[in-house]
Amino acid sequence: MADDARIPAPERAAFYDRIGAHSMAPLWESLHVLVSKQPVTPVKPHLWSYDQVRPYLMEAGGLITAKEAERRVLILENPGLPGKASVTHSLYAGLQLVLPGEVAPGHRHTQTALRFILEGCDAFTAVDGERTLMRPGDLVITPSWTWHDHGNDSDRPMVWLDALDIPLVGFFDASFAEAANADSQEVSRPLGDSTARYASNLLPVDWKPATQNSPIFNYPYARTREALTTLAANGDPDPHHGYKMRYVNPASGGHVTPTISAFVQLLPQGFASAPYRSTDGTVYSVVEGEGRTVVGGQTLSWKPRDVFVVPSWAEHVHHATSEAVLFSFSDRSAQEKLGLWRERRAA
Ligand code: GTQ
Repeated sequence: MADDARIPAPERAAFYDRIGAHSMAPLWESLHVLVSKQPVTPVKPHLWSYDQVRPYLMEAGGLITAKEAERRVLILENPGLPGKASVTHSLYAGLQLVLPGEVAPGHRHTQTALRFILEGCDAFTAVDGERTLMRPGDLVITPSWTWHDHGNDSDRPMVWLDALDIPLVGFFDASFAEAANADSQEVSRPLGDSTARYASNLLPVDWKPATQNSPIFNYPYARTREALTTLAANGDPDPHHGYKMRYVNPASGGHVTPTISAFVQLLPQGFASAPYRSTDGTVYSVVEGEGRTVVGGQTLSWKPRDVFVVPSWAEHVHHATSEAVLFSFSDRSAQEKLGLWRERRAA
């Protein structure tokens, strides 16, 4: 019986106390909690309204510089995981602010990061000697152990959603980090170099990938949107996803990083998705449009730049009031490698 509240008989309780003193415990008291019939998660559905969050982020901008903070970020912490700096059990999310003229100094770590740009234009992220300018809706990746720094040479604040596998790396006790010698790394390749090399449906003839990360480090929204627009004009939406695409590593056909996957979907105006669930707890960032997502008995109403979470195995439906574009990320990439990922589509 998986009954947490069951009080063991006195002779059993005494036995548990005696073995407890030797760092042992009876499996039969917790077997069905440890090995549940289906996913059980403390992660809660939750939405952060950008209108509510933005003033706090700007207030943080007056309290500490990006340089002093190293990364000036407000962590989006799942209310079901207080104190854990986690948006889902495996992933971390935060909103990062870089003000005009500021730098977020160079460092590297074994954690993988994705950035999804919410506000501002043309601040840069540099990865291993190359800069990319960031615009709203762009997806920028900074793979594990790559040197990266950010800087804002524009005249407007730049805000993006950070997604990192901090909890996952912590689970494996595999965190390493180093600070760079200089705030901003030396640029060794011009803007657009990696786009030409890796993001033009071509790859350098003798190039062999050294990692499981995509060699593309900026997936610009202009091209993403063009693809979605064309797809929506050319066929019917998937009943569960609308027009949903996966960001791809062109070297392998796999996900953009070994641990974090990224997706983008267009929902036509008035579209209501059929109920869907999957084992990858997912974080959404609204790019365009308005609507609501009903998950676990809660209704999350969203509009552009809002961020919301759908927990693992929580059945959910999306309703788009106007044509909408949702970006999302999850640990599906890691789960697929481990043979764990599952989905269920209801009619
Ligand atoms: O930009 O490198 O939100 O190292 C958390 C940790 C961002 C970053 C975060 C990080 C970064």
